[in-house]
Amino acid sequence: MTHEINFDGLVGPTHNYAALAVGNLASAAHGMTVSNPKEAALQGLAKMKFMMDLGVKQGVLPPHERPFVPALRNLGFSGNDAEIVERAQQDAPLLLRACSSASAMWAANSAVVSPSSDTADGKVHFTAANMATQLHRAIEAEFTSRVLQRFFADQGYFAHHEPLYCNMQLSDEGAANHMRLAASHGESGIEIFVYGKKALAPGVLPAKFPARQTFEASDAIARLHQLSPARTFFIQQSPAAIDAGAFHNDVVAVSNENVLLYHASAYVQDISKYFPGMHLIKVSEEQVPLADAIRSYLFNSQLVTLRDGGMVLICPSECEEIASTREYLKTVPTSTSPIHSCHFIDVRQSMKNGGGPACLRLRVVLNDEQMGALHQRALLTPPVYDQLVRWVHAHYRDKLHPDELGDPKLLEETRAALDDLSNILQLGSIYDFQKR
Ligand code: SUG
Repeated sequence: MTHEINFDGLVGPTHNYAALAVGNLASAAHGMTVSNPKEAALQGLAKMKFMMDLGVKQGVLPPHERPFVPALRNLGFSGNDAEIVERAQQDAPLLLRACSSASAMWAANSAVVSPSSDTADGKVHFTAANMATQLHRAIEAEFTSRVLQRFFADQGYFAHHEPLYCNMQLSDEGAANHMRLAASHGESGIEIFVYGKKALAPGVLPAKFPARQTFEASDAIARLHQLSPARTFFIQQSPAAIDAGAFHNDVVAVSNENVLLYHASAYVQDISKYFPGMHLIKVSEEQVPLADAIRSYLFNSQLVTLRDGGMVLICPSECEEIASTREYLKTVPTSTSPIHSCHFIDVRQSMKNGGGPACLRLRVVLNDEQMGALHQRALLTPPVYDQLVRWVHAHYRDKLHPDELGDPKLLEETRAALDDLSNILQLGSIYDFQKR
């Protein structure tokens, strides 16, 4: 038996709105407003519980240590840790913000994962994303690798690759730009890499915002993961869609097993004939204007298969509030559609930073044996869920402004929280601050 597990990034205690993300309209719109880290973490957990209650396997990825003092030391700050955050707040608040983001919550960006049925050596392959385009995300790669290697430790089943060199020409944003089509999760599939530009060759480019995923990065990952070239596709995001705010592919497309739901403006190529035998659902500009798709994050819904084989679409609540997406979604579950129902979920704290339901999760397909080799505490169960909710209530603030990131008390609070979490998830001393 094969399972798809959705590993969600647990929202960290420094969740804040610092307008750090290029090409991400929601992040720019909410920059320097007050966030609610407690609510954000509880919304994320409620989504995980909703999935678990649907019978979908659910995993948890721990937040990263933020503010990340080792990065501030690397950037020239010295003294004890409290002095460092205070000085950074005073002298370089923009750097402190970049070193304090809870952005690892968007686990879709953390890695590309290829199931063993697609790889030549029959192992599950992982490449943690370098996220070279932006400092606040590039500092995630090392800890992401550490966690993935801890969770998927058995080298008999799992192969881990170093993040690609952290260079703009190899910029990689993980599974947000990677899709898979297969008759079912367990069968050999087609892996689709979606890139924004070729960095080493001429081509069409967005004019306003950066293309965050390069072809060169996608191509390298396909090689590292030992994918069959005949079953690997590279398609280009439309530069106009990137300029309109579709900074990742998963803002304009979502796939699950044999279904691909995508916006007509998503790609440079017309992909409608690329995948014979697969169920492609193209949403036209008339049905849902691209601007509404980006505002609502319709395509950042999670599309998952339930035990009865039917698929459900888990949409952000914003889709109910925008007329075109609300009307479109009424037409989705028809008698002939593979999608049997749509549910709405409130992840507004994350949405205000441009992260919808699908951004918050990394999909990993495992068979029973591989499941047995997984770090078992990485899986959400009702008791672990209850413990995590209590943990959030005990440690998280309900208000945070980016100007408060230099507060040494916040550093203490986040470390106390992560210490407790390491016990709940049985991680050992995984954080840098626990080793010093
Ligand atoms: O990289 N936002 C993230 C959102 C990532 C969404 N992920 C997917 N589409 N898979 C980003 O743009 C905002 C941080 C801030 O502005 O404080 C941010 O990093």
